[in-house]
Amino acid sequence: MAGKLILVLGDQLTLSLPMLQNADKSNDTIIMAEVREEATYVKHHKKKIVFLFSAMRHFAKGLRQEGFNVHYIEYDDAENPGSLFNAVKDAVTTTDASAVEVTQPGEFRLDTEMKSWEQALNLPVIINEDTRFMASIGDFAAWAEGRKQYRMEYFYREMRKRYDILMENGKPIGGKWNYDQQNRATLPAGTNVPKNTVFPTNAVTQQVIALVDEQFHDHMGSTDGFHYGVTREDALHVLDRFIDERINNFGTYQDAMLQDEPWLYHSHISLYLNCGLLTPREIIKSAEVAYHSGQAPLNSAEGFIRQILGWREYVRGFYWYFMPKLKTDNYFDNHRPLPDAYWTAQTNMNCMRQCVKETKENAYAHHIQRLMVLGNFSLLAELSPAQVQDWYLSVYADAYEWVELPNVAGMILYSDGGNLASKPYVASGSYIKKMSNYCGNCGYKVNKKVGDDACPFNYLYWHFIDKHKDKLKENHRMGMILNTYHRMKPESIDAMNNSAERFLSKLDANQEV
Ligand code: FAD
Ligand code: DLZ
Ligand code: SF4
Repeated sequence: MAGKLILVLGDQLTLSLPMLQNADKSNDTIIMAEVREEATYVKHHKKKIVFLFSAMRHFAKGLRQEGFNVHYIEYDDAENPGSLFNAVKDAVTTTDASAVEVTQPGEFRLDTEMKSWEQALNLPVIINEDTRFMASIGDFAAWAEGRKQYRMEYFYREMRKRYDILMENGKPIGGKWNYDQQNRATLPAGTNVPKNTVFPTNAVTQQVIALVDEQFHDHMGSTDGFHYGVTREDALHVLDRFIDERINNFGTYQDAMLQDEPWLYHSHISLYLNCGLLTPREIIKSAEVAYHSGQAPLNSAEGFIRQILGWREYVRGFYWYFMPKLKTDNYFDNHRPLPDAYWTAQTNMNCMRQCVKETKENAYAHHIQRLMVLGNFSLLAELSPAQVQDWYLSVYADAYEWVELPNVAGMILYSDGGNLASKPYVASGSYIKKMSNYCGNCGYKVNKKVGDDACPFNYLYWHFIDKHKDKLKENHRMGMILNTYHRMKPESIDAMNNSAERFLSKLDANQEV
């Protein structure tokens, strides 16, 4: 009797998947494929492709060592079929498979496609639930059903109780669910931040680098200086170093930004976690143990656990609950094309220059850079949600649509009209000044409100409030800002709008700002 063909996707690199646990090693075939369709549906950053292809190759080697029969298709194989479907179709024929088994993919586009495979292949196609997440898609839907608001904080509390994490006698340890009040400190320049983990490249990764340089030369970034881990052992090492050297300061400094310091006290694990090399459960356990052993204060351990048990699980459930509408919503009706600076980093706005430059160099930026600089600008400059989404999906090594889209559409652009965020995350230059040392090196003056040398965030902010005041007045959390706005003199508002219109017309003329 012919065995099954089991497809493992590039972001499913874990032996814990039930389809691998239950595989019949003597009869079934595992298929993994590097294909043009997945590598180019957006132009992924070169380092993201190097990371994923090298991690896939290492994982396949590990599977073979475990005794699995693996059919691996490399990108430059002469017979590369170009898409996952074609790869599966060809392999069904060569292996004479009796069925195809997959784990549900993380993106709606592929999920929809896979649901048509059974008919196209004329063979059973078993689509398993992705058990790596701690809340299933159904769990989120059950929580969301009938609610008027879908706030992460309440979802997170349920998860804390359900998994008994940082709990004591049914109550949150320390008496509070959330310690973010303590998590807004700035970092003085010159702080001795621990060095980030740098892995040497081995022969497999070097081969992939040569491939990416040849095949993806027009994608963002460079393969130079590639330093990410590519195996589970590497990923565990990064996690260990975070627990030993960074987690104690994670909470306190999680919102801080420093010139030329991309890594700070963040964990740098998202790329490993999202492709399966780490599991959320083991990461949360490590942070909880660090708290109980005195290695991490409560504000850090709780803040870190909330990102994974709260935000990460929440955005994944949110994605599936609101797709496909989430992708096309455009609440503020914004259509401006993405300025070139998002690719080149050529701008006089130092905060934007820093964040794009670091993204380009590392395929990484930390949360506040993504949210309060790049995201804030995207909304205030009225950029097209579709173009912003594609940018975020392509440039970060940890980006897959299930996690990118809720953050972009819901958190930064408010293009979903407020299902995710309780208000638009917009801020003037004073927020960036408070949380970073970027403004000291900027061509613009953060304390000026209008004029060619004023910080663009200042007038764009009031331009946004003025333009959308009718929509915003529905939101009680905007009340204070709208009160301030209504107290402003009409000539001040006109001056802000004039500066904003001048700035936006420069963007439209593709001039450097
Ligand atoms: P840490 O700061 O150390 O946080 C620990 C972990 O918490 C992260 O590794 C991540 O797994 C999780 N986490 C934290 N915040 C979020 C969040 N908002 N949503 C989901 N998980 C979260 N994260 C991605 O993994 N992929 C993305 O494509 C992605 N796109 C984003 C786009 C925007 C506009 C914003 C504002 C945030 C985005 N995030 C995304 C969330 C967050 O910025 C990254 O997870 C984080 O910067 C990764 O770095 P780290 O591992 O050092 O995280
Ligand atoms: C992101 C990505 C890239 C760049 N390339 C591949 C690939 O060649 N083969 C593959 O199986 N997966 C790849 N991936 C990850 C997929 O895009 C991901 O599995 C889906 O988007 C679902 O999350
Ligand atoms: Fe950014 Fe404005 Fe500060 Fe310049 S002055 S770094 S544009 S916030």
